Amino acid sequence: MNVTLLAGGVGGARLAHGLDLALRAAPAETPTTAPSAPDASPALTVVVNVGDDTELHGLAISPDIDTVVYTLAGLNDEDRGWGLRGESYATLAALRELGEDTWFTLGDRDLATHIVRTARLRRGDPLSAVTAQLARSMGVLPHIVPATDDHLATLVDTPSGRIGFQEYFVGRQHADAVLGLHFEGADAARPAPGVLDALDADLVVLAPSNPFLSIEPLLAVRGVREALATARGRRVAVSPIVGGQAIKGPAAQILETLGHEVSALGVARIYADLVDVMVIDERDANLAGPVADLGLAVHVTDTVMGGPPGRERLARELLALA
Ligand code: GDP
Ligand code: FO1
Ligand code: CA
Repeated sequence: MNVTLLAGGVGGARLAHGLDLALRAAPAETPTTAPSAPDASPALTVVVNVGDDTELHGLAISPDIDTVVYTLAGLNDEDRGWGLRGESYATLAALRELGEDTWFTLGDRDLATHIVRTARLRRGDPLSAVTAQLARSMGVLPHIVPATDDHLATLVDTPSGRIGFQEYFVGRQHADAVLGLHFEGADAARPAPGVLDALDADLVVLAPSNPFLSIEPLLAVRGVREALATARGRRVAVSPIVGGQAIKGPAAQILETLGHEVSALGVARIYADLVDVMVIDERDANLAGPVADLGLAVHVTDTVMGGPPGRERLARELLALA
């Protein structure tokens, strides 16, 4: 079975990890005694948001791609959700002494990723090729594909004006009310190689990622929303809102300021034309009826993933929906 996950950072990475574990444990559709070849085409493709991408100290940073790759490689800092576990910060301290503004915390080993990415982009490789190489170097087997190789930057409209995504999220700790979002470059951005093919999977999952900051910019790439709307496979979305709250980050506040109900039902309304099944948390079981009234199948379960066992369990339930 081919599975594609549309993902942002933390919520996307956790479910990507679960799907990778579940597909690796039970990859075969037909009984076979031969183990699948190590270079067999991976069953999982993760299409990742690039709207968060930025440039700092002359380096190309792709936070959501790195969160997904580091998590699948088992290297992610699970407490923070981003960056590498057990990092050191000698380079950042040196940059500060040299007068650089170091508001964005870049670890020493993480910087190696950004240096390699920047060098390869500068010699002309597209982000998708660079990402595939980096993922392979870290032992990650699923295909990790940026939504686009072209420029796409999420800009946030706040009461004090339009600001860049990382200035909103990290610089100002996502404290500003989000009045609107603008995906700079989206109209011209083409899907990266492999993105539209990936939407032709048996199962397409919208991760429990931030609908506005992670999924919308991905759908804004030319042709992606249309391809998802007409995809042949089973399309399933997992709500990032549990019990009326986000598990992490500003999803709840943004739903509210943009005029949506702050609940799994509010999320289901956003995705109603794009998916067949909505997965909501058991704490929100009372919303199953209203979600079904949108014309969606509903699957109620524990959607809070935590560590690898919880991730794999949720992933197995999703595979069973295909
Ligand atoms: P970011 O790019 O790092 O902000 O990460 P995403 O956009 O991929 O995911 C952020 C969203 O994931 C938040 O709205 C969280 O509520 C949601 N989230 C994180 N972990 C879980 C989980 O275990 N279960 C569910 N249902 N949602 C989660
Ligand atoms: N998020 C923070 O809140 N503070 C940081 O200093 C920070 C540094 C950072 C470095 C590399 C990287 O790949 C991600 C990093 N993030 C940081 C997370 C990142 O800004 C994400 O875009 C947000 O978490 C939203 O997805
Ligand atoms: Ca993100």
